[in-house]
Amino acid sequence: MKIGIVCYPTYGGSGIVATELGLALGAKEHEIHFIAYSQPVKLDFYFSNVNFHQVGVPEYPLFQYEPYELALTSKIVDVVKNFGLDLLHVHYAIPHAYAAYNAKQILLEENINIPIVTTLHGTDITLVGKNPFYKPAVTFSINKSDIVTCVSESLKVDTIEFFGIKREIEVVHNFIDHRKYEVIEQSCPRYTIANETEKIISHVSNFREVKRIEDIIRVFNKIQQNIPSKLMMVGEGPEKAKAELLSRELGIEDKVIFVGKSNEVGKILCLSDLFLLLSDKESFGLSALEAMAAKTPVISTNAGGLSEVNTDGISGFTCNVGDIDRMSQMGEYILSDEERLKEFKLNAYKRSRDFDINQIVPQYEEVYKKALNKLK
Ligand code: GMT
Repeated sequence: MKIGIVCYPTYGGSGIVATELGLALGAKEHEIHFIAYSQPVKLDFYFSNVNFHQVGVPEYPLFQYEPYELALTSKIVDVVKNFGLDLLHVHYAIPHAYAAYNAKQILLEENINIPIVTTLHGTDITLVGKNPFYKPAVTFSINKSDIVTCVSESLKVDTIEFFGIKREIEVVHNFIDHRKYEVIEQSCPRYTIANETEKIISHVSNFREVKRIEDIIRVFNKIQQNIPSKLMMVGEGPEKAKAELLSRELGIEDKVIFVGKSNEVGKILCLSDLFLLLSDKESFGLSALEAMAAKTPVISTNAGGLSEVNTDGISGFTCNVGDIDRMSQMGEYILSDEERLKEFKLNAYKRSRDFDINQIVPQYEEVYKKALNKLK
């Protein structure tokens, strides 16, 4: 199949899922065409069957805002026509689903009918999408896509509720390529971060408000009072400065390491004994799944789809948003006994196997077949 994938090219979860999916499909002999405003971060090497088309937005002094959707629409039309694409898979409703719908209308004028699969990832629904500035366009794009998928049952419920959607929505969870973690595991030099008596706790995100970064610092602060440990904070974002300040105020700045953005998240996760994801909202929580694949138990909130990934009491614990006491108690419970820690690590890994790439990619292929059949 010749598939066009429209996505955000950045470190955000939707871009990572879209890129990993495209690469996996390319390896299965599909022809993949990524369309984005810059090269997706994970597309950092030559991969056969995989192409990238950059959307350029020319500047013009009259415009206060450059019309990115128009440029994207035109680029989609161009790629579909010139490469004979069979299907478009757009990740993130805003503005990708809307641009894809317009491209489809332009192509119909030339008797090309291309199916659109839209995957909703979370913030396009729970944060940005329901803003009245965008809501009518997002609702329209969801209704006009040939197939819509969501990354969790919870996001499906939110989408139906927020937008009053009546159409069918399929759930295809995020996934993980375990082979990559098996390779990384062989080279995890723990002593570079902590001494033998210290535990390593980690968090990975884009440090936005929704991630409740200060809760991470507060939970770590409580845990480290009883369990010698270090906290690895991976990522960059608007809340980072507050977190740095809070660690100084709590006098734990020498135990909290801000790593910055990393392309080697797996290496940090496989050194970790515990992962924290304490978000206010989280449609799935790809970073929690990445941690679990690296045999790291997770303390998460029970917000959104996190309970679909992290099984309470098995792969870690799920707690109410902001319940710092329970989060730290549960963290200490896992870390305070070596045998228990081993069991949680193994359980986290076993749970992550349910989301292995080989289970999930065929689900997307089925969705594609359905979308193509719909137009016959
Ligand atoms: O929250 C992020 O880190 C980025 C965000 C995005 O919009 O790319 O991630 C969303 O999509 C991921 C992939 O499907 C999900 O695993 C994340 O849970 C989701 N983030 C939120 O819902 C806040």
